Amino acid sequence: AKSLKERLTEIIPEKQEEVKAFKKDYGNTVLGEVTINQAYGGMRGVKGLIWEGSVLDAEEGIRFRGKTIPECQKELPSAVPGGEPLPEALFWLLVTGEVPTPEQTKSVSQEWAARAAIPEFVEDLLDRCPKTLHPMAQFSLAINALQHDSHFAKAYSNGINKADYWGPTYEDAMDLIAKLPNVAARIYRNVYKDGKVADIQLDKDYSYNFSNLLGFADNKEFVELMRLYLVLHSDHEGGNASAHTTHLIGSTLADPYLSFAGGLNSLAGPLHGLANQEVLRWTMKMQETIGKDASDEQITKYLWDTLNGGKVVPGFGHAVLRKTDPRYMAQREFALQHLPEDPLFALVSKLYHIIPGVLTEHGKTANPYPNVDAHSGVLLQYYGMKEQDYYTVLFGVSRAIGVMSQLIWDRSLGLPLERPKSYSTAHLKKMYAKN
Ligand code: NMX
Ligand code: MLT
Repeated sequence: AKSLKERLTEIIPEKQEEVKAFKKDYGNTVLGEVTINQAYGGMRGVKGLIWEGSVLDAEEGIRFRGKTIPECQKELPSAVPGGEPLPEALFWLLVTGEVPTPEQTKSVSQEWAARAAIPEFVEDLLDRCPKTLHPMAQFSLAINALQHDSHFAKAYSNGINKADYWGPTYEDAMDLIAKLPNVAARIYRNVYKDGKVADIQLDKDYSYNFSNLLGFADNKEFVELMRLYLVLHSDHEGGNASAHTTHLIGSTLADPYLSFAGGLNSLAGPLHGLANQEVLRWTMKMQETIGKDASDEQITKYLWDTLNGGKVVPGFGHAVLRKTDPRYMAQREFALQHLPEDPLFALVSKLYHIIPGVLTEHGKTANPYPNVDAHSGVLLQYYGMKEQDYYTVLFGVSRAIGVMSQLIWDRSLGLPLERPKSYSTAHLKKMYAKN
């Protein structure tokens, strides 16, 4: 059977031809217009990026290479019969557009395990971080440091031909993803536990190893949750802040490590990935303030206090989605199956029924429904991972799978430096204002 790299070597020239022909026929077709409101409004709805792995529909949610989440759960190989899909399989799908066989999936598991070790100086760097340094800052720091061994950076300084860029990008992408469990678990063990990190087991899958390094692999359900979690958070088309940042930095031909470190810094913002920590914080604070058995009316009042205080309700709303996020639903299904009686899950379900009504009445939010971050914390809490400041690190490990897939294609397709046009208000007024 062919390895992922061998298969890619076959696919890339075909895809290059496809894109060339498509551009020849449709290159001057107009994709959309941009209004002044959109320029001031975070470019919402502006169509200006190419992203091969996934496309997000406002109503339906994400599709990975055309497949919905339930389809991925059905079609991608799993570790447990009928269980959650393996992130290794999703990576293969995102990179090639093809569902891998169990054998191909296993080959990725083995490669990632074999590439997992991190240099001693990166371990030292993490060990010397104060426990008070936010886990996301530590994560980004370590990824920048791993740049030391970048194949792409080395090849570039040795004068690589641009036609060959994808090869060392692929090697860096594989190394980077492979090393994340050692980086992320070290942060967790240092900040919250005894600082000891288990060894990678070469015959085990990525999620088992990551769970084991964190100290949670004894619980088979937690390992299954990790497989689902790493699949769900991987990719959300190209315009989300972490994906877009990684892509933008990559377009300068900074190597995959430097590019992904930037993506992590985007993910660490409370309007993006940090929302999963904020959801837990907000929910706990609410319980402290109005009690664990608060009535719907008390919860509604607490929500209005949040909104009137000029704060967002974390875990709700979305820049593109206009319905409940299917990633939320997949996590809800997991909870219904594994922790139906959990009191925190009951509260999350209750909030799911109250918050959209309040946000609608408030009248600002374009989408009052929950996003992926509204549900991840309750699952982690249930299995004993209580430290919410760590949650965005898990999101980051997963996001690498999506953004590294695309970076391989960015370099395969020879996408250029990204550089859109900007204007000042004064200039725009001169261009358009009526006298
Ligand atoms: N709570 C309160 N107000 C909100 C919320 C919310 N959950 N969502 C949007 N709004 C407000 C928003 O702040 C804006 O107010 P203003 O006009 O005063 O600036 C107004 O509603 C219109 O915003 P939208 O067009 O609905 O949302 P936008 O596309 O600008 O932003 C989010 C999308 C996701 C940033 C926004 O919904 C939000 O802040 N949600 C809470 C944070 C969150 O859950 N983020 C995680 C997103 C998923 N992820 O992992 O990245
Ligand atoms: C994501 O997964 O990146 C978030 O849902 C944010 C987004 O898509 O804009």
